[in-house]
Formats: sequence, structure tokens, C-alpha cells
Amino acid sequence: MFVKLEDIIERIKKSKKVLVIGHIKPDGDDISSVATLTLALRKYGIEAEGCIADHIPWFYKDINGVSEIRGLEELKDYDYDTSIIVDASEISRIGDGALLLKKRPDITLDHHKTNEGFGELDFCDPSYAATAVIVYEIINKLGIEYDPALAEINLLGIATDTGFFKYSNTDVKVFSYSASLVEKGANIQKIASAVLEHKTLKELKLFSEMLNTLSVEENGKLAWAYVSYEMLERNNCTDEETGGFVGEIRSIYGVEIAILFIEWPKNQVNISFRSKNYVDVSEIAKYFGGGGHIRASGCSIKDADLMDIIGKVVDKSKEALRVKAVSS
Ligand SMILES: [Mn+2]
Repeated sequence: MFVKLEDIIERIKKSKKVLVIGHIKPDGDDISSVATLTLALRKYGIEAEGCIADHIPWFYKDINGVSEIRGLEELKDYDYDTSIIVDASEISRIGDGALLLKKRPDITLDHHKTNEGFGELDFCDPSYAATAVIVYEIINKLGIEYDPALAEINLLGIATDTGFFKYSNTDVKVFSYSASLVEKGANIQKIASAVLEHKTLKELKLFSEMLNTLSVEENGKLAWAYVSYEMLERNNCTDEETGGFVGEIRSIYGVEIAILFIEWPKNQVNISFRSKNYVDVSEIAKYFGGGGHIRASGCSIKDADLMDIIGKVVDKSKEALRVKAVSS
């Protein structure tokens, strides 16, 4: 049931032991939201543990608080009275984290447009740039004091989900909350360096192979490329090494929709959509069983043939562009 943030805060005040769960294939906002909420609740006097039932990319490890996040095994005997799911638009996004749930989640906190609510109390507002922004407001409403470590892990989510303060979701709130986190001791340079400057040589080689597959269509408005399973294997990479690729495709002048197809593992196609100005790519992702935001979304198709999926998704995306061209 969708409720106001105040109702979420009242519910949190009643809890004694909390389990915070994030989504699989964790991004900066997910990692930040899990760790920040966990650490903040502990400061508030509530026992708390944070869980992500997936591998956390290595380059986040030096950000304060990330090492506090536990895996599934470590928490299977953890007894809690309140579960909080963060940054997940639906329950399947938490993967095996769901095995820790006794019933449906007590609280969910999210900002994905496609979220239809799956907890007892749901707060989801797509006007929030990051779930970490929601977490920031909860911390402030509970009167929890920031220390530099807590400020740093909170800023990670705001910085990453806004593309380091450059996406269209970068609003006044983002700047003002971030300013206050920097004031409390968060180091934006440390976060930026960890997240943006960790490329490896094999990753750059994979990127150059991906560029060879790049197609630009619809008068330059649609650009797509792929990374096949064979390409990943040949370069000794996993899908984790494709992190910034779709953003690079979107950066082409004139492109409105950028799509990256990644085959990983074999016969599973993971698709990332990005748009620049006017197409709602969450609708395209939703059509193929995924979800996300207006400017960034994704879906995953199992038992799929890469080229076959590319054909279908590119057709649907052209349709989305043309519909928009007619209506605008
Ligand atoms: Mn997010």
C-alpha cells in the first residue's frame, strides 16, 4: 500500500530489529541505500543489518560503510521484526534476498516509475533522483546525526544515480542535500574516483569491440550496440565490465535512444535503455518484462537468441521514436 514518508517513519520508530535488503546487480544507489539506512538505524538505537544477495563490484569497497553489507548466508539466522526493501521496483529484483523474508516486506522505498507496490507500506516517488535521497530525508526526519562516514555512503547513491550531477533528475534537492553531506564530511572526489576511474585494459578492449557493433538509425536518433557472450569470454570479462558503455552510446550527438544488448550468461540477453530528452524508455523496458526510469531502464530475457532479440527490441524502439515524433 502506497503511503506518505511520515507513515514510513512512524513504522520505523516502532521497529527494534531491522533487515534492509537491496536489489541484485547492485548499483551505487542500491549499495548506498542499504548501507546508509543500516548504519543510520544503528545510530538511532535500532539493531540493523543490510543485505545484498549478489556480488558487489570491487571498486565500491573503499567507500565507507560498503563492507557492512552482508550476503545471504551471513544473515540466514538473523531474526528481525521489520524488513525494508530499497531501490527495487518489484520483489524479483532482490533475487535470493527474498529467502530471508517471512512474509511480504514491511516497508519498501523506491523511486522507479514502474513500481506498483509490493510491501505492507510502500513509498515510491519517481520525482526523487535516487533512493538515497529518500534515505536522506528519513535520516533527517528521525533526527539522526551524520558523521563523515555516514555522509559519504549516503552521497554515493545521490552522485551515481544522477550521473554525478548531470542527468535531468539533478534538481535543487540533489544539490542542497549533497552540499549538506559534503559539509558533514563526505568526499565527492573519493566517490567519483572510485566509481569513474577504475577501468581496466581488458575493459577498454571490450569497449572497442562493442563499438564495432554500433548501429545508428532513424536519422541518428537511435543508436544500439551489443556485447555477445563470445566477446566477453574472449576478453576475459564479465558483464560487470560493461558498466559505462550504454552512457557512451547515448553521448553521441543527436541520439535520443541508446540501447546496449549484453549476452550474459550464455543465451540470456540483458538490455539497457537510455534516452536523452523525450522518449520514456521505461515503457519500452516494461514491454519486454523489465522496468526502470524515464531516461534509464532495463530488462532481461532468458533463453534468447541475441540477434533475434535485437531485431525485436530495435523495432519496438523505432516505434516509440515515431509515436513520439507524431505526438510532439
Ligand atoms: Mn536508484
